[in-house]
Amino acid sequence: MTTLSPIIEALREANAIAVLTGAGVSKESGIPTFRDAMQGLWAKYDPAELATPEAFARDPEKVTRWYDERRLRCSAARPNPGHRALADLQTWCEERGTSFTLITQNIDRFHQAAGSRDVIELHGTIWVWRCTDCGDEQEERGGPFERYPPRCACGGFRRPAVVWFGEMLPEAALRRAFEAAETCDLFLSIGTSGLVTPAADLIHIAHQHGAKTVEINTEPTPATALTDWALHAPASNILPELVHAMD
Ligand code: BV8
Ligand code: ZN
Repeated sequence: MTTLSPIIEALREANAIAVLTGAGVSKESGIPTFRDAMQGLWAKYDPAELATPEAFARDPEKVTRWYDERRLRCSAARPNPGHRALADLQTWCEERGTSFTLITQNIDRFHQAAGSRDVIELHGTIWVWRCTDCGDEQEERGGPFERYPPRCACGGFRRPAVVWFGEMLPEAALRRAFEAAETCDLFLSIGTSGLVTPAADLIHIAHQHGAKTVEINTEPTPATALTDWALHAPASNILPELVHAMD
């Protein structure tokens, strides 16, 4: 009986599975987690200091340079086996008629690049930049911008289309995420410290609605105590093992 057997059993028996991912699932793609000090120049900044509308208003050049460094790092990186295993799990669920919802806090779109469909992005994406004057949005997959902050054709400053601290989450995404947490019978929380709300509320909502809960994270989190199973190991090891056992 491996530690995975009861979870494999729960996956097989579930009618509706909801998954929440955080920065930990992109770690093995070489993307620092939100709480890792950013390497080099940014090590001295606390991300929560830069990921705010106030920081952008105060110093749009510094904030957009920090985000663009993250966007370029994502451009040079690729999804890892953990992302691909979640895309395979979605296919496995669709073939069995099990409802599957993937909710992510990540802004790198590696889930979609790995084949996941209909991903709920709670905190937006670093690949789209929005004009703070006219609202025009452009997908940016190229190299560095010519200047920081990048300018819109209308002259306005452009910012990454991510949700900053103190900003509301996209209403439709949040509603779909709460609905999935309320109606699932199995909730997996993967690679997230569970510190940022309202994303961190989802596992509690699932638990309160009677779902079984699983945490896959390299360290315990505030949610560990309420989970039915907590696997403290890298997601890119555990997820392929879990999903391939489903075959
Ligand atoms: C909101 C996008 C309504 C940008 C992000 C006081 C005043 C004002 C607000 C608040 C307040 N107190 C609380 C709040 C609410 C606030 C909040 O939660 N603050 C925190 C700091 C306490 N939330 C908000 O402001 C949200 N909006 O509530 O609106 C409102 C409005 C006004 C006033 C009040 C309420 C908006 C939150 C969204 C912020 N944007 N990201 C960007 O990316 O730059 S948040 C960012 O951090 C991430 O997106 C993610 O969501 C979050 C947490 O990061 P994680 O993904 O969990 O990553 P982390 O590094 O923390 O952890 C990684 C984990 O992985 C670790 O546990 C590690 O052990 C593990 N790991 C590492 N390697 C692996 C692994 N696990 C598995 N395998 C591995 N290989
Ligand atoms: Zn504009």
